[in-house]
Amino acid sequence: MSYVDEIYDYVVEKNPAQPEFHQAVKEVLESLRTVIEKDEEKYRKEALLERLVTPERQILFRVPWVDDKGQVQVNNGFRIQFNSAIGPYKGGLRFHPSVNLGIIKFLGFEQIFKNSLTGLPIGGGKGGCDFDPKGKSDNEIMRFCQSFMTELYRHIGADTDVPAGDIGVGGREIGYMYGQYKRIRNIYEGVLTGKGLTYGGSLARTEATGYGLVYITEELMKDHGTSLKDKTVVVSGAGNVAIYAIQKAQQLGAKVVSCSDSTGWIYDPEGIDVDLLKEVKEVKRAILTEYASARKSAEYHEKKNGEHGVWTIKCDVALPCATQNELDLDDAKALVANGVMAVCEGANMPTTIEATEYLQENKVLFICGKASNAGGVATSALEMSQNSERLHWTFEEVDSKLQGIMANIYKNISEAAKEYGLEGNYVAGANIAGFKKVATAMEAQGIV
Ligand code: NDP
Ligand code: 2IT
Repeated sequence: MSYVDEIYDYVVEKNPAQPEFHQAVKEVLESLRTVIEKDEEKYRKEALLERLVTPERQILFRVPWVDDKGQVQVNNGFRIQFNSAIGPYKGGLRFHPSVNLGIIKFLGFEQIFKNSLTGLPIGGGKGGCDFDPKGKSDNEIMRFCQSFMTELYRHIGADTDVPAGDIGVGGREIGYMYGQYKRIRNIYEGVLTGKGLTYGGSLARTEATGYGLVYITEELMKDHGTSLKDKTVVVSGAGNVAIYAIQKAQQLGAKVVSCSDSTGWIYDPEGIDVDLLKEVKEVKRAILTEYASARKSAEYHEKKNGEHGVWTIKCDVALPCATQNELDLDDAKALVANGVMAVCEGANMPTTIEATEYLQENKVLFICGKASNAGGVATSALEMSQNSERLHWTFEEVDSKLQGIMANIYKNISEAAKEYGLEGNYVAGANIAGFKKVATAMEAQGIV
């Protein structure tokens, strides 16, 4: 059996009941097949792949907190320090009831290659909790964040591991966690990114993932002789990534006609009103029915099992920005039947493997999340740089660095695909380019 196939079986055996982690590993291993097979004996002898798929450290902890009624609640906290070959562990924290070890491991594994693609010195990590922020008061959120950090603080640090936001973790949660870290450690350091602008945050970090997604999509379009101007774009999600992807796509002249949340989706043929969307989701923390009731042109569709939501809308470009496996084979078929030209992932692993293959077979331009959503973590690394030099850069400075980073990622993944005879396969290009830097650093550092 080839080394790559052996390692996939090894991962399934060693990590039972973690389907998302298996899926993430499978996608990467398939892309690396040609690279590994060229030098199989060397890689096998140094057990490079076993080391790559095994986290350096896995931290699981109890998070007890008291709700507003005086009832004690207990949640499960996680931080996976996956790979520090090229820099301190870096990656977000997700607070969502679906969080479990397998989900955090898939996200941490993806983060290794994504962070490598940014060209910045950051290793891969991810964390989170099965806590549900929905319906909680501000005080409950604060007490929960303080309890979470009361355990996490001992494992992180500006040069060790630097968490940030992800689903369910935005500026409010980062603020509460930063306050608790500072109180316990008595150190004012850049231990978290996505901080508020008054206490060490970077301008443009809030916008960075969505903006970066659109910058790389525009690079892709330019490379194929067109642009986002006048294109119809379908976006899923209505959170941090989706909102700023919609905003930037509109600034580049596209018409974005949809968004979605965990309750349902919006079709707005006149184009999404971003200010209204921000008011509904960021300020009121309400559901999308409020968007529809405030806007005549918008239709709200409740989410129903087996229905395909935004992917049935005719579009030129689709940007999945909600969560993993939200775009399956039937969705891919609907997109292709409607003549979609490009799909670029804002979320982490939103497209199933079968759907990805179908899109690629049907000549749809497809960029995977570890390349196309890397603008968020890249700007987090820029926040770390600013914290280290105790200076702030202007919005324009950060935004122009972000544009440069996304253009560079596009160039690197295109070239890596070409080098291995896989021109136009940006999934393979991303995995190969991300892997090579990490593997070289791991080999140079010996058996650790
Ligand atoms: P947010 O919490 O801000 O928004 C998530 C959005 O997706 C919300 O609209 C939410 O609905 C919806 N959603 C989440 N889970 C589900 C689900 N299980 N079913 C249906 N809808 C769901 O998160 P982000 O925008 O930060 O993250 C979105 C994706 O982007 C995630 O995959 C994340 O890992 C990825 N990502 C985020 C980065 C960042 O910088 N924030 C960087 C790179 C990737 P509702 O409003 O109802 O909660
Ligand atoms: O998935 C991701 O890249 C993020 N949630 C952002 C991580 C970060 O450290 O900014």
